[in-house]
Amino acid sequence: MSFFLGLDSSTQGLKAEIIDLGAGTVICSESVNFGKDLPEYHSPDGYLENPDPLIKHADPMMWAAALDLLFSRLRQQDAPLDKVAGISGSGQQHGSVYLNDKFTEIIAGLDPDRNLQEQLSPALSRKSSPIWMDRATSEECRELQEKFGERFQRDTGSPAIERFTGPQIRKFMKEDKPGYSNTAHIHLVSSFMASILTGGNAPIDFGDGAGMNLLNLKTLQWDEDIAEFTAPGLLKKLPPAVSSDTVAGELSGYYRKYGFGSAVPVIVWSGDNPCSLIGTGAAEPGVAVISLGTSDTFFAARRDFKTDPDGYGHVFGNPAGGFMSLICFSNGSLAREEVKKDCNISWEYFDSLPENKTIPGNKGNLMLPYFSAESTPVILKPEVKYHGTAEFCAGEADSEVKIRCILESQALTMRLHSSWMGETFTRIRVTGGASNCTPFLQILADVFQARIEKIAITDSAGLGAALRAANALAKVPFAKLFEQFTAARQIILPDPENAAIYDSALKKYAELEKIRTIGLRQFEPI
Ligand code: XUL
Repeated sequence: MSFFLGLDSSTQGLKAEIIDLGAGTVICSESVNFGKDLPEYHSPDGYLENPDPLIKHADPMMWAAALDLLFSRLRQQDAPLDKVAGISGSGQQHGSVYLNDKFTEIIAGLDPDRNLQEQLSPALSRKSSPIWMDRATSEECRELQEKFGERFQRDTGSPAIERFTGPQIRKFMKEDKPGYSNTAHIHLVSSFMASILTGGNAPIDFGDGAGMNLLNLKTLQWDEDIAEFTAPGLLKKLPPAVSSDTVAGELSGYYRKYGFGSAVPVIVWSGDNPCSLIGTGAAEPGVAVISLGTSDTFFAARRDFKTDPDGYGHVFGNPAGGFMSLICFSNGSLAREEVKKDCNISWEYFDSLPENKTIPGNKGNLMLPYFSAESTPVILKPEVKYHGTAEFCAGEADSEVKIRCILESQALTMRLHSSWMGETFTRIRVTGGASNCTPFLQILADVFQARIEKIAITDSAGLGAALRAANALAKVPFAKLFEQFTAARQIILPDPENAAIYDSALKKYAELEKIRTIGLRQFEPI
């Protein structure tokens, strides 16, 4: 009997998936929602309120408290934690945790009679953690870009990006010099969570490390010059960068109180997108993934690495080896939720968009859905632009028209900004909460003229983490794990008759976007 646990520390909560390798099934899932279950952290959406809309920080103690709560819930539901043979995890990417020189000693001696948050808080050298939604580092991005020019993107896989960890660290170093010099360790969400599980400073894997603007993808080592310019002495504060199948350590004795056995190995954690690449069974080139979560991401495995000439796309490490290309659209569910609110309808209604009330192409109605700051294209000042019929632009169209509009516009922006990958994907796997919206899946099929495959489990990041643990520890090849765990549950075929409609909608959408952005990635608010 081989059970493996995958944890998924995302923007809005922490989830667990336990897989049974013998049966090829997920036997147990559990979750904690930060807003609902840990209201004392004042983070209804997973981050702290800030008067500056560009600043998005979270309390890292909330992530630690969620771990205690999740494990006690698993114990309450009699999950077979005593039989778990290995653990790995997935973390929201780019977020960073700043710790002082007490951290190592504290995690090595965790006392099971006291909770994690109480023990870990004296180890913080910065009270809050900037997360991937933070956009307050335009100045630092400009400085890094000026210093390193084209080499920056060529070697790290991305130009300097506001939410990436390097620019965030530089901003902290500039604004709080004593805080920075008090910092002995800087972890990603992924390596922080792995550290508190193992009781030792855990390494950062290539998948998540590539989202820092610090990892040289040619050497797979931290880039010394970039790290030193980002913040003096940074290299000493970073954990080592390692491949995604590395054992980070054994589960700390602290967690025995939840029923775990002894000497349970913990595989290094990775980022949510690299984990989803595994959890959707898309680790080989040729199939793309659309993950419809708080942000929408479009990604695909590749053997070589190719950078986006427009500077929006990224290259991360693929946990199964090689690389993955990724584009992140920050206004994913955030934008869908705004439209849902505007229409005053339920998700059920949204997800079952009546077919006879609208038509593909939606009579030319389109929107640039920047309800909040956007990464692709870079929009720092939220603003929504409408285009189409007078009724629609006046906000008076029927709900169905508005819903189709956000979904078609989001599908079009994904097609537009994924073209640099240079591949025509005929198969796309979808995952995430909004993959339950069947009309959206049909729109994606028609816009991309691709077969859309919805996988059974919505938490592909947590599943991917469990599969990574099984691959690294039980030595089961990924191809076999994908057969067992990632079969498609629903397949949506494209309607060739809609191809031309969306080709011309794409042209229109590109024109509209150009009015807002000047093609290449900008560091200034436009
Ligand atoms: C990817 C990105 C987001 C986060 C949160 O670059 O910023 O997808 O990983 O999910």
